[in-house]
Amino acid sequence: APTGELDSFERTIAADQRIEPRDAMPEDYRRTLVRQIAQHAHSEIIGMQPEGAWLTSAPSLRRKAVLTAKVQDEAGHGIYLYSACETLGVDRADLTQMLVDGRQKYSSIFNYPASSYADVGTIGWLVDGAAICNQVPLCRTSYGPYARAMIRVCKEESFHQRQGYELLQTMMRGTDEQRAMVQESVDRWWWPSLMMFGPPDAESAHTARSMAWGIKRHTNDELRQKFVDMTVPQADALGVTLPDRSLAWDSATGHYRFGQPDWDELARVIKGDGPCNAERVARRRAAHEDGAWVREAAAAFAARGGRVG
Ligand code: FAQ
Repeated sequence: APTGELDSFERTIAADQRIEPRDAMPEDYRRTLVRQIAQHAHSEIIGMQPEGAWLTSAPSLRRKAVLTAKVQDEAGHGIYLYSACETLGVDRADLTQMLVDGRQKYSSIFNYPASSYADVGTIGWLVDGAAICNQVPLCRTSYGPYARAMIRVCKEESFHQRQGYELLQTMMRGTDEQRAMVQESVDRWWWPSLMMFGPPDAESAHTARSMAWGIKRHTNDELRQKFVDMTVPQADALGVTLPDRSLAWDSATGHYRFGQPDWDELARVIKGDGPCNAERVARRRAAHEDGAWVREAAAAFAARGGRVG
């Protein structure tokens, strides 16, 4: 874009106003947004798999209805986000191709198995809880279409978090066996949930640039701290123990102190070497290929002006 137009970009960012699709923007700003929004969209779509696996064995009609609604919401979030991304001049079909070819990432968290029914509750409580901490500030991100998508997504994520917490509360009021299932599940999901916020600030490649552009509003470590502060009292109320012996209230800072996740594990999972990476991508690829006839039929229908026969 001509220099004058980029001055207007800098002014908009400095005034903390939104950049819209037709505005001039630096190529790196556009590329950073495509990377983050596409990764976010892919996470929603891949994120349907761990809980989706429990739909057919939910223990009651009510639990099944709640879980179905949640998993459908995730598909909707993926669609809002792909649409936001398309306003930056990319095509959803290409993004999906990059996902199934392993050329674009999705959140590390969805590469862990949902191996017990308690995981449905724990994912809602911890994974959606972490997602909310990360996404509420993104409602004020500098790119208009992404910010607007986040407002709606966050409302739905609050329901997701509550349904997970309520499921765990119910199990905690149940038998010793159910309580043990909840504790075992929380033990497995706690550290991966902390990893969702990304590497520590000192090792985060993109944070400084993305903060300067108003894409990110807080650093990875700030949001991780916020999540811990929010979650520890919830764990106490639930009656579960978080698997971190160094967790302690620090009255001097007004925050909880906590231990460091295994950052080598995060690096391995991001590189493709987590417990379920291959399975998740294979499943997504198969669903995409199985859906080819629907896309072809829709394109043929559109090509004849939407007329049947
Ligand atoms: N997993 O320099 P940074 C959900 C990558 S919630 C995988 O710190 P950045 C809801 C990063 O991309 C989950 N990769 O990067 C739900 C970069 O790689 P690149 C989705 C990660 O972007 C709940 C490199 O490491 N939410 O789906 C991860 O400034 C339940 C360096 O990292 C979002 O995507 C990770 N955990 O900060 C659905 C939120 N962390 O691209 C279903 C939006 C880092 O250079 C069920 N995204 N990487 O090759 C963000 O806020 C940011 O992108 C961060 C990373 C904070 C994730």
